Amino acid sequence: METINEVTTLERGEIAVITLNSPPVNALSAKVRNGLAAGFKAADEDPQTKAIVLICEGRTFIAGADITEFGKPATESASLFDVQKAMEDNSKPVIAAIHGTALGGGLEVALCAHYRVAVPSAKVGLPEVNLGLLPGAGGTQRLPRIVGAAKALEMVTSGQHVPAKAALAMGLVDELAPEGDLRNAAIAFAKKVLAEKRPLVKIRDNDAKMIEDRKHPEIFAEFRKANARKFRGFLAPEYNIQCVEAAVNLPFDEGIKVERKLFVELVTGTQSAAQRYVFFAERQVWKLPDVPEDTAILPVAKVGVIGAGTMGGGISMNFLNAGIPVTIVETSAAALERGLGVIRKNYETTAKRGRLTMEDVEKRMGLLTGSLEMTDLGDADLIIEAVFENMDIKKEVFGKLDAIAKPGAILASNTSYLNVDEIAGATGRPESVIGLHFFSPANVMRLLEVVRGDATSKSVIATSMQIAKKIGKIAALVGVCHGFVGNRMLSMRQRQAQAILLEGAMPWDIDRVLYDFGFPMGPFAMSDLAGLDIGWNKETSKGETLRDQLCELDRRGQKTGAGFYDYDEARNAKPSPVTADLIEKFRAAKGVNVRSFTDEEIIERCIYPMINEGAKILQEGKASRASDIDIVWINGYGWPVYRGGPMFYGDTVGLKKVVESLTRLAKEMGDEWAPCELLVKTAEAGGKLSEL
Ligand code: 3H9
Repeated sequence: METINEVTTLERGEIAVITLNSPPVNALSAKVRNGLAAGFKAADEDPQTKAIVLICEGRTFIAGADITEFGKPATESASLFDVQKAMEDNSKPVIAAIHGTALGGGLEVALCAHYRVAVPSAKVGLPEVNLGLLPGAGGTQRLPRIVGAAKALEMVTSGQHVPAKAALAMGLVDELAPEGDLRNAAIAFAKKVLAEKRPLVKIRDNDAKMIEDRKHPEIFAEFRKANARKFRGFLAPEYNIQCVEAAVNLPFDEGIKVERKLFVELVTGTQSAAQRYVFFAERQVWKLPDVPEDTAILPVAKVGVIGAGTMGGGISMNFLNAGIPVTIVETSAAALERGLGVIRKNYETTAKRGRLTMEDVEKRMGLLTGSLEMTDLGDADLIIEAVFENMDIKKEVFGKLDAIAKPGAILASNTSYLNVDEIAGATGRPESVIGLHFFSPANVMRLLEVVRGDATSKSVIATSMQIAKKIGKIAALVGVCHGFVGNRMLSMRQRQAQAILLEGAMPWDIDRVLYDFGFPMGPFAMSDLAGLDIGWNKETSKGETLRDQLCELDRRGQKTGAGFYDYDEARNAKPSPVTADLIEKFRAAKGVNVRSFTDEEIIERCIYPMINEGAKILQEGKASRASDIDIVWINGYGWPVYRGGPMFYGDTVGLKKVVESLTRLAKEMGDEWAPCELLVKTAEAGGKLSEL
């Protein structure tokens, strides 16, 4: 065994084996590229070598370019193209032996081998799009040459990981190797290539599929149209499409030039910077600064849920999906029956769409027990309360739970605003109490805010994070404050949206601007969807707010066919003259000097106060890091991932600008809108929120 460099070895022989070992994922860092380029050159020049196998140590084949290198100055090292050339132009057959994942640059390297073998558990894909990128090392030109344009479009714009068996069927992999015996199988395959005198296949030279695809130029327009909603706002999917179009219509080398140009544009742009930041943020969020990794994890084999309403039902489904039995408790038989019925119906709908079998439905329902007695939760390891959002009711529930739950059970509240410490105070075991704030619909939304109280034990925190992972959520650990991270920041946006409405913008103007910013919908469309009458009371309504006035006219949102907007049968929204008239009268009654707003002003007013609130949250230590806040907003509130979250966005705008704007706002609307100390200091120091 010969050491090529610190991450690469070469075993010479008739079948030379180049082994890469660069934990954690063999990403194509400078040293990996240097090692590979030198390894392939050495094997090429070795007269005894007849074929070359590339294999990786550790959990995976090459998982892509080293994302941490993007945005940093180039080094003197071998480029990825040097590595690929050393493989593709090698005078000996090169076989890539794939286990784990061959992703992005990793697959692009493998596609420069003349053949590929993979174990059945391996997966291959070009997930660059999820980092706001496109495969920049020939992937967009080589992939379509194997799988055709239609399949390539799907793969590069979704970033899907294709299992080895499917990859074999598509021609991306030439042979499957027995699990656990990849090295021997790859060597045997290399010998077969030699014995059968198989050619050195260069994918770049195979234009057959491209010539065929040229006959169907319409597939590109059709693909764009079919995916317009999904791709809205993102640059990378469109750039990926353009590259596949180039693969079909241009010679390989010309296509590569298009790919390079578009790759450089993306990799130096804001969207990819945001999406790369989010990639790391999603991994950081699990790392808890003051909860050591070896903290004892409590067993969670049985879950209790109190409340079979929309929230309780959705929460239960998460655990049932993960194979964990749930007992759900309600106060009346009718409510319980309704709740259980909704869960069953949800599963059956999923089954009808082909995403579950009826057997799966029954298996999940078989894990669910309904009960009218809280005492049935005595053996649950985790109990989640999802009752009405009212402190007195929550305290009563927790007082009862204290008497019923077994020692060490985790007692969680799904409160979205209330003080978890006060709730914990209703028990004699505040160390076992935590907030688990699910987002609606709880079986769908990825976010979970894990709210630690003053007394919550580290074991309870660590277990909650782990269970979140188990049920497929992304969890952010936050501290107790009104509305925690997400709703606390949301209220800033809502208040400003209301204020701007009063000052002169119409709901549809504000909604349009926030929709174009990348949110799934604006605040007024959202209110209409949720129902304007949440918390409104017909008897006590005095028409003091616009909401009161709308509700009094029975404009209570989508469900009544009218709210801020008018809705047609298909629930399409139209600006409403009735609402416009109400607003104008409302402004007149308040004596407001109406003015117009630019789109930029609307963004400043709605978004900058959120950035400020996020900075306050950090200042108060209610979140561990800015990127956790961004995770909350991306996964719980539809913040567009290509803008990286509110904190990252603040950096993109420039913190000085944010501070100036908030200072002006504070002069108009009062000190509570003034930039907080942390924001001002960070701006003055030329720092970045996203690095805090
Ligand atoms: C690309 O290839 C561009 C090309 O077209 C060429 C252009 C010229 N770089 O996810 P995990 C770290 S773009 C640097 O927890 P898993 C990760 O941060 C790239 N670091 O493990 C984590 O660090 P830590 C295209 C990376 O087993 C650790 O590795 N490729 C990279 O759950 C473990 O990661 C991709 O987009 C990287 N490329 O999942 C694939 N990848 O322990 C990105 C990971 O300090 N990677 N790290 O937190 C993945 O999807 C998953 O990591 C993978 C393993 C499925 C491989």
